[in-house]
Amino acid sequence: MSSPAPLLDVELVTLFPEMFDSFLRASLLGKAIDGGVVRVNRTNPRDFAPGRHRQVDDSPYGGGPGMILRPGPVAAAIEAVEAERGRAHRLLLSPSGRLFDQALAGELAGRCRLMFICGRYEGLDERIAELFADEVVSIGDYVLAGGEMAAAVLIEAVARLVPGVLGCETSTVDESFSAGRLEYPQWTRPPTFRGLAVPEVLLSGNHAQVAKWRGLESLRRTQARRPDLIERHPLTEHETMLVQGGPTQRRRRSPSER
Ligand code: 6GU
Repeated sequence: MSSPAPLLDVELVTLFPEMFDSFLRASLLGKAIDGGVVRVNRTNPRDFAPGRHRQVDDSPYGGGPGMILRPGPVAAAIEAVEAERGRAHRLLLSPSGRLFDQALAGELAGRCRLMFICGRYEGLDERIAELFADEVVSIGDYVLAGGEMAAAVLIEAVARLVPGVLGCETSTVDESFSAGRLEYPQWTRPPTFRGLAVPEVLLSGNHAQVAKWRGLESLRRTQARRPDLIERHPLTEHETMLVQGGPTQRRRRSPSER
């Protein structure tokens, strides 16, 4: 009997497949791979480079520093992968791509085959983007030495949205960015740690009060740390009410305001 198809099928095209070793083994993603819910294949363009030296890079036309990945070995790797296992949605990782966010994670989680094409050195010959990329994605405004860590970020963000990857199905519903707000802070035992007490309301057992308090903390934290999110997602009627009906007693400053 053959095992059922994985819910998420990932293809990595990378010159450094070993960079993913521990990442793919650890934690819930490792379990999902062991359980066949997620499958990850790695393909090295170097295995498709010609010559005894299997050279994958060359200097840029027009001059300039660094080396550029040649298109041939990357194209051959992509084509070999798809000839064997079928077409995938192809993402090229590059700092000049569209910014990755939770909405894109959700979109990608709905696809069954994803390919991550990782650049290295000073860049990748532009014809790979032109010929193969369905989208070009960046994880933030800083420069990494290659796309591998960015691909790992995308895989983790997408895989945890796939049913059966996360332990508890409800934990992705109520989290940061689901409504343009940062997550409220959380505590567990002990009730006091190094002089810091857990906010009283959370010990009260009053679920309505807890929900109200969390909504307010979430909003305050977003206002303090990410005013850009407030601009993009203005206060809801409910939030306006929360703010106006604010606490009667003086609040201890929340961790985000310290
Ligand atoms: Cl996707 N690649 C590289 N090399 N640097 C980045 C990036 C990607 N996203 C942010 N910085």
